[in-house]
Amino acid sequence: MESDREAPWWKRTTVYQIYPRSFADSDGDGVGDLRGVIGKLDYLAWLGVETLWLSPFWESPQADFGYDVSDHYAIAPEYGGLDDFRALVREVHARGLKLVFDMVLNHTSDRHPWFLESRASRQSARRDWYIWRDGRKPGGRAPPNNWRSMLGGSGWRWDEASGQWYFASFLGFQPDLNYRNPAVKAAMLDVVRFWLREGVDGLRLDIFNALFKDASFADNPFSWRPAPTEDDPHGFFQRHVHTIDHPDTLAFARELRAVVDAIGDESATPRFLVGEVFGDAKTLRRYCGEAADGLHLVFLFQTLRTRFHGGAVRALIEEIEGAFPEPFSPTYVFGNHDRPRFIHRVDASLEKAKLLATLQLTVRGVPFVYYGEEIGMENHDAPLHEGLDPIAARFEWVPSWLVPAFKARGILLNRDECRAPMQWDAGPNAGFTPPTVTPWLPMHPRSAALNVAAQQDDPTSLLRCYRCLLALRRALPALQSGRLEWLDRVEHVRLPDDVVAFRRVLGDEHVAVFLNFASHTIRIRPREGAGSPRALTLLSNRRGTRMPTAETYALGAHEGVVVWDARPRA
Ligand code: TEU
Repeated sequence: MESDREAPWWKRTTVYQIYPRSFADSDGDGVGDLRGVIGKLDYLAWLGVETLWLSPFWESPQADFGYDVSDHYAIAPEYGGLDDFRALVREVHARGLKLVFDMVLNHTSDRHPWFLESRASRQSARRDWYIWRDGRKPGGRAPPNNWRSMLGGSGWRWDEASGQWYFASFLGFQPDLNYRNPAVKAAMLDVVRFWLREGVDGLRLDIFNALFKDASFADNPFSWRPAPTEDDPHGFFQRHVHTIDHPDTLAFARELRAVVDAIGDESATPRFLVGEVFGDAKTLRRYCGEAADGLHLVFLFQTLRTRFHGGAVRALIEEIEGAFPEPFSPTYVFGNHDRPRFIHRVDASLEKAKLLATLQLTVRGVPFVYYGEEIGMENHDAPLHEGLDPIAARFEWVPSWLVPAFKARGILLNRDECRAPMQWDAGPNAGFTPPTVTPWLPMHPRSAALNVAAQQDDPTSLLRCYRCLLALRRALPALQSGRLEWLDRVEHVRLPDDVVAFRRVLGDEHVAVFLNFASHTIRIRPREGAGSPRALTLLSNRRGTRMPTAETYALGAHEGVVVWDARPRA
């Protein structure tokens, strides 16, 4: 099917993730806030990203830095108030940008008034808002069944006062809501409607795959898998068939879609949902609905682990293209607030990072850029016992020599490492917070070298490369919604495995992309990919823009080029 020029905005957009605590501190308390984000909107507009996703900033004890909500209608004071939020929406929209929220549907904080009431007694009117069960004999002191949390260990927590267990898919202070209770579903859909009506353009759905648990409470079956991965969430020696990817969760994706679409119709602004779900591409696609009537997008985390190798990258794109053909749209994610920063997968090489940025911003799908990726921000290594992240405390028993092995598998045991404050300039505290203030997490020691101010002035920087690519993508509809064709199939262009070569086609517009993953030069014939011998413009991640005159082009080590041809074909 021909991709259409009028594809909805959320399919054509580029997303930039902001971890509000770490982005910009406007009031000098060492913690980033909403006014801080507003102060950086001109930078984001300059960079050229189109949609901003903010991690949670609601009222919360901050035990998991906002992924433990205690009031869905109030903003945590350290981030600002409702007026600041409204100003943010206004200012984002005034710049033609969009705003996406994190929505934690699966659980609340254990200090949420709903849970406090639920926990108070077995007779509480809200008892059934969470998942409570009697334990097994003797004395009910053994958990009701073998269900594990996503982090290993039993997901059941014992409540001494009421003598029952409650279930928590993630950490113990994040009790799971009971979606089988219609009142819970209605209350959470009200939250969704409230914020969308406040002008939020989309929602990122936290651990959406865990929403419904099986009503039978049967044990999960045994498996030999020791640990989960992004593309296979089963592990800890069981298949989580009763706790994740439940058919009722898939049905709920469609129900939620209808709610969100209805709000879009009310205001004539379509909104979108992107789900945090885990599994192989085919499993994830099911969340989008067979008739594309489920979640608009899902994160594809396999991109987090793909090797820097032409063949591996091509295989990844082929898998994704196979699982997400039109009208579905894939996503390309290199990092987020839970994962090691992606620059380490390319040996901290800014040149290799430019090649991956070229891939991410030209391939078919919605790119998600995590704050700081555009300047090559690095992990800030820290021992587990220093972690503020609750995961760090949970894994404190892991010996330090084993930690790098987890990282190499894409697992951060101390997520503080990828949440260091944004590096704006070379000054003390890197412009994140005033020099005399102690930031909530220490600044990265390399902030004097790796920062926005320095890279804004340097036309060869990673930042300027992102900006150039984002501008090109905004200018060329084919890059936003064109179909993807492999050049060796359509033009019989023969290239070594090290070069990933495809083109994006929309109507008469052809945009060819050549990505050299090798560390040596490879000659290409760019015009073949473009479709016409005329009207070529070429953008290189290493050399900026130029018009090639020769028939062949020497594609340098780790160079990516984008070749544009808008002429009608003969
Ligand atoms: O994360 C869910 C999740 O399973 C992982 O990304 C997890 O953080 C990682 O495997 C641990 O190394 C989501 C949020 O993105 C995360 O920040 C929250 O802590 C979590 O849900 C609970 O809300």
